[in-house]
Amino acid sequence: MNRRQFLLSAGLGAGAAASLAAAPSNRPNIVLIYADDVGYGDLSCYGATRVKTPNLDRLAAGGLRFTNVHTSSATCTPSRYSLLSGQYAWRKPGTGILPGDAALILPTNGATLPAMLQRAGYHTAAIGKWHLGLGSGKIDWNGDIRPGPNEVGFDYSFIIPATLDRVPCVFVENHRVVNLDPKDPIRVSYKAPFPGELTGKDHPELLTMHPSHGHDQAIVNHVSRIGYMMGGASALWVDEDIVDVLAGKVTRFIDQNKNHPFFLYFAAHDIHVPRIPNPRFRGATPMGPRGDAIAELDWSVGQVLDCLDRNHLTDNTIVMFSSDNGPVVDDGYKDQAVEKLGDHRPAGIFRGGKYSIFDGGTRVPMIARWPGHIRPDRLSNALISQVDLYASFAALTGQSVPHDAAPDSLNMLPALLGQTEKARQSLAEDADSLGLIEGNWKYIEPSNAPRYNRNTNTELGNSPTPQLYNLTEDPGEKNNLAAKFPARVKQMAAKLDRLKSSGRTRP
Ligand code: NG6
Ligand code: CA
Repeated sequence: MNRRQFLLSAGLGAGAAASLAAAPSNRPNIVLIYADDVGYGDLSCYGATRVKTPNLDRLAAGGLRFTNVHTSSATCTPSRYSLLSGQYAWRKPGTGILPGDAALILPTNGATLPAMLQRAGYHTAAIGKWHLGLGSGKIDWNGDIRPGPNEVGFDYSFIIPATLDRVPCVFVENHRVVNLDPKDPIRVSYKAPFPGELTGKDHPELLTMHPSHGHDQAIVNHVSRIGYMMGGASALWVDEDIVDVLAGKVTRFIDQNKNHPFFLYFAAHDIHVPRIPNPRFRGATPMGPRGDAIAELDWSVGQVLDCLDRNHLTDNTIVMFSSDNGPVVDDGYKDQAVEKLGDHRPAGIFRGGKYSIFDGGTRVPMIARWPGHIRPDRLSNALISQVDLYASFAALTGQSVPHDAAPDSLNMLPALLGQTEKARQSLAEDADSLGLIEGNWKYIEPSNAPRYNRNTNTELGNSPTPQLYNLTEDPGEKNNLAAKFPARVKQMAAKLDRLKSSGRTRP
C-alpha cells in the first residue's frame, strides 16, 4: 500500500488529517523512554540493591510498575521494529540485528506508530538509538540520508544510526550527519578495512577498552567497534558525552513543544556496550561501567521528569519507561561487568537474558505514569506485549487502527492505565526460536539453534524438543513439563501455527 492508499483506508485524506491536527489539544503528551539492554532486575524499583535508580523509582512511585510486559524479541532491531510498526518482527524477514549501513526497514506509507500520532496532531521526535536502517540501499553519509525517521513519522530526529558498537559513530540530525566537515568525508564499510585504516585487531595498543569477543574493527575514541570507517573526524561522537548530548536534545524538544501535544521517543543509548558513561558517573555503583551506565540512564530519566515539571507538563504527560530486550553482562568488551557483578541479578528471577527465548530475554521493566489518570505506586500483573503500544496509543488519541496497519497490536489502554489487569490472553515472542505465552503457560517451539552462547554466557533457551513451563509456579523456567502435558503442548503449538499462518493477531 502506498501512503495515499494507506491514509484513505485510515479514513484520513489530507482534509481529515488537517482537521484532526487543529482539534483542541486535550490529548496528553506521550514520552516513551526506551532503554537498551536493561533487564528486569536492573532497577532499584524492580529489586536491585547494588545500583540505585532514584529517578526511575520516582517515576514508579508516581505510577504503575508492570511485572508481565514483554518485548516482542530478545534483541534490539526486531523489538523496535515491532514497537513502531505494530507487527511482530518475526513475520518480516530482514528485521534481525542490522549492520550500520542497512536500509530502512520501517514502512514510509504512514502505517507506523509515530505517523499515526502525527495524524492525531502530535509533534513527534525520535532522539537516541535508531537501529532500524536508513536509506534504501547505498547510503551517502556525506549527503542527504533518507528515508529514515523523518520519513516514517518523526517530525524531528537526532539519532545514533545503529548501535554504540557499530560504525558510523556519528549523530544524524534530520537527514544530515552532525558536525561533518565536507573536506573530510565519511566512508563506511562492513566488508573490509579501508587502506591505511588502523583496526582494533591489529592495534590493541591504541585501545582504552578491549574487546572480549568481536568488536575489533574500526577504532573510534580509542574503542574498537563493528564495521570499518574512515574520515568524518569532526563528526565522531565522544562516548562519554553522549548522555549530555541526548539529554540536551530531549529537553530542548520538550521546551519547544510545550504548547501542543507531542510524542517523544527517547531511545536512550544506555546500557548497551561499549559502556562508557560520563566520568561523573564513574564509581556510582560497585559494579563498574555496566552499573554506572544504569546510574547514568537514571540521571537522563531525571532530566526528562525535571523538564516536564519545569514546563508544568507533568500532569498532562504519559511517561513510559521500558527496555528493548533483556540484559547481557559480557556483550563483547572487557569492562569488568562479569567480575564486578556480585550478587546483582540483571534478569531478576528469570532465566536467560538478551538473545534468549527464556523470559530473561523478553520480560522487561515497564513503568507508566500519568498523574490523575494512573493511580500512583501500583503494581500490575497484566500480560502485555510492547507491540500493543500502537493500538493503545491509537485508542488514547481517539483513532481506530485500519485493518492493514499494526496487525499484531491489541488495544491494552485500560490495562496500561491500571484500570484492569485483564489484558492479553496470549502473546508471541522470538529469539532464535518462537515462544508463546498463554495465561500461566509458556511454550517454546523446537529449534536446532544453539542452546548456549559461550561468548556472552547466555542460556538461549533453544531445544530440539518442545518446552512447556508453568510461569506462575516456575518463573525461572527450570522444569520442562512438555512430556507431562502433551495435549497442552499440542494445543499451544497449533495456536502458534495459526498465529503464523493468519499473518495477524487482531481479528
Ligand atoms: C551482536 C554484538 C553485540 C550487540 C548486538 C546487538 C558481536 C560479537 N556482538 O552481534 O555486541 O551489538 O549484536 O545488540 O558483534 S542490540 O541490543 O542492538 O540488539
Ligand atoms: Ca538492545
